[in-house]
Amino acid sequence: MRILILGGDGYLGWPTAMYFSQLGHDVLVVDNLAKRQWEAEVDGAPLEPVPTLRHRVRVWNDVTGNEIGVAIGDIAENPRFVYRVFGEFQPDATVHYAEQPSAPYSMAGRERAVYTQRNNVAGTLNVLHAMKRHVPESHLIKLGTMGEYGTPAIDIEEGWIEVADAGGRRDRLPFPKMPGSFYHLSKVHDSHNIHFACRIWGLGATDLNQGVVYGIATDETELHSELLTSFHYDAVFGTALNRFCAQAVAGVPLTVYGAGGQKRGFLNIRDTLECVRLAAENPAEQGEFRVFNQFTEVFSVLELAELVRDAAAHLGIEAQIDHIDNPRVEAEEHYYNPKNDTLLALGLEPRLLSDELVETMLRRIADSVDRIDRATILPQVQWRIGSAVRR
Ligand code: NAD
Ligand code: USQ
Repeated sequence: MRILILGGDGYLGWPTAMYFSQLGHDVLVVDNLAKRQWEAEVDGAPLEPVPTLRHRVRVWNDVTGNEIGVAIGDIAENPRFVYRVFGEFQPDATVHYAEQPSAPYSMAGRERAVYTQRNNVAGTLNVLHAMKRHVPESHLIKLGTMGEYGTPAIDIEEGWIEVADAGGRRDRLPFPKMPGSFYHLSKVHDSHNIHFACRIWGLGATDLNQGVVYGIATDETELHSELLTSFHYDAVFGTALNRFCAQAVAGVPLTVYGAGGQKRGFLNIRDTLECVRLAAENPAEQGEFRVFNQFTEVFSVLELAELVRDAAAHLGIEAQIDHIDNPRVEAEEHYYNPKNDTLLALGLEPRLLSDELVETMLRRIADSVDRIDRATILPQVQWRIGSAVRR
């Protein structure tokens, strides 16, 4: 297949590009390198320095003899670029990761909220229009997020729900959304726009409502020291488990926000690649808008911190857990039962967050312990009125 990876310089996009290339597909990566600018803005460098995208592609092509292509451009602000990429490359499948992915970044004031929604929503609209013009029969695989649903006190279905009115009439409708940040909201807006394009133009799309990803390596990043992906542990771009592992190694108390009863779906970065492959190999029909919930296990934040603490003890590290004031507005104790049947039915074999994995991550992070900048660990962005802090 010809696979277009939008956001191919990112934490997930780069490993995905190598993975599809290794499988023998023809891969083109697109990125505007904006993440590197955001990192500089919030002073949140990845744990290990990440070579430029073009450099990593050169190393990959040299090491494997494969041929990943690169196009640098902004999919939100430069529609001509987007049309050109789709027109020239003619993808069979487009994996769309190219969005501002951080909830705290999107909550750090008006400018960043507007930027996040404009970047994410306009980028996706441009992609939909370019698909309509050039490759209406190709498949869009869009990264959404489990946080679109929030934490309702009912089971979370995969994008759709059967409802009945008081008179007994029934319909299958989009599952209600109650997201917790302007970032998560941007994904809801995307989902509506993609669904609309499928209904009106007959495009085929899969919205992968992904949980929180953890992990530092994939089979392909391990092939060469310069093929690494960007691993964040800072309070803006680092996600929960990745942060807890770095905190344990750095000897900083683990930052559980509030009571820690917040439950989320989690998955290994290697399973992200498997899920995207399964979606690509089993495409949506024309006119179909599918939603898959993409996670493998559910943990509360406190359970995660305890797992990291226990794994660290095996390495002789005594990690402390701190319950710090929650900078977010979110339920800290709640019902949570999301479904994830579709990817399992397609053949996903989940990697579980065993002690072994946490220990592998901890060992790997320990190799770079001197690089951990403790000043970036505590959250600075507050969700509540009157306390927004910008760095
Ligand atoms: P990332 O920031 O590392 O990668 C996103 C990439 O997209 C960056 O390289 C950035 O430069 C690029 N990009 C952003 N806007 C662009 C634009 N307008 N034009 C071209 N390129 C642009 O983020 P990530 O963690 O790899 O996440 C990838 C996607 O997966 C995002 O859409 C995110 O919302 C989603 N997601 C991530 C997670 C997670 O835990 N990491 C979980 C669920 C969903
Ligand atoms: N949390 C802590 N301590 C920390 C960091 C986070 O307790 O140090 C808590 C948060 O309050 C939240 C949970 O852990 O309850 C998850 O937070 P997170 O920062 O790991 O994840 P989130 O902000 O939801 O965003 C991340 C990615 C985003 C993706 C999302 C998937 O950055 O791109 O969409 O995970 S999901 O959460 O399923 O919506």
